[in-house]
Amino acid sequence: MIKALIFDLDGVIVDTAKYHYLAWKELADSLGFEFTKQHNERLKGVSRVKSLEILLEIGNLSFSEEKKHEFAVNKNKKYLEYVTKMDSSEILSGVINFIEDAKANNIKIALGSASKNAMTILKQIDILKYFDAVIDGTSVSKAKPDPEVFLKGAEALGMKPSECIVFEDAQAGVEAAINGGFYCVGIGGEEELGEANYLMSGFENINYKKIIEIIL
Ligand code: B16
Ligand code: MG
Repeated sequence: MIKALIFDLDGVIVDTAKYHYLAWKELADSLGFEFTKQHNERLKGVSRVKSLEILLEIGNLSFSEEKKHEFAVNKNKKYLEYVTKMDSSEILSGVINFIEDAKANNIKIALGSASKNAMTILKQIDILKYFDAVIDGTSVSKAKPDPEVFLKGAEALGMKPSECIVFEDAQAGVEAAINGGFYCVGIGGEEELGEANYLMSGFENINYKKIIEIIL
């Protein structure tokens, strides 16, 4: 029986990938190489440190740990400039209705995000009130595809993985959910998220009951 829903943040609740892109692109520009939107796809769901490694690999550059730390700090400052201008109009279509309907039926709600900025974003777009538990990049030591973030989310809600559905937009996130024994709904295409139990493009015209009927 499904008793809880665990949501990824970036790409599921809000489209912050565009702000991550702009902030990383600024770094790439300053280092003199091209960083395209296609390159940015590789950074989705991946931690900040790992994202920087991928970015520098794209630019074929290497730096000292100290310099990399400085790059990551500066990128995050830039990212926060965008994030702190966000408001609830940036919540993806259908998400609020979907969550409110589940909550009205006593389904627990958790966040399972790799982002260390998750709390800032949830407050900024005014949806923190919906979450019974928030697990983010500040509370995990192993990045997706390790299932730690979702296992901690289930634990905080007092649920078993088999009682939860995870909603994810990134390949590493879908893998994390499946590795942890969760049901997983992928928000995106077959090519990257084919391992998920069900795929959809977003939260419009669907509710959690329909999803349970389809995946169980
Ligand atoms: P931060 P999610 C992930 O969030 C993003 O998809 C990924 O692109 C980003 O690098 C990562 O958070 C870390 O973000 O720099 O804010 O700590 O999709 O797991 O909600
Ligand atoms: Mg995501």
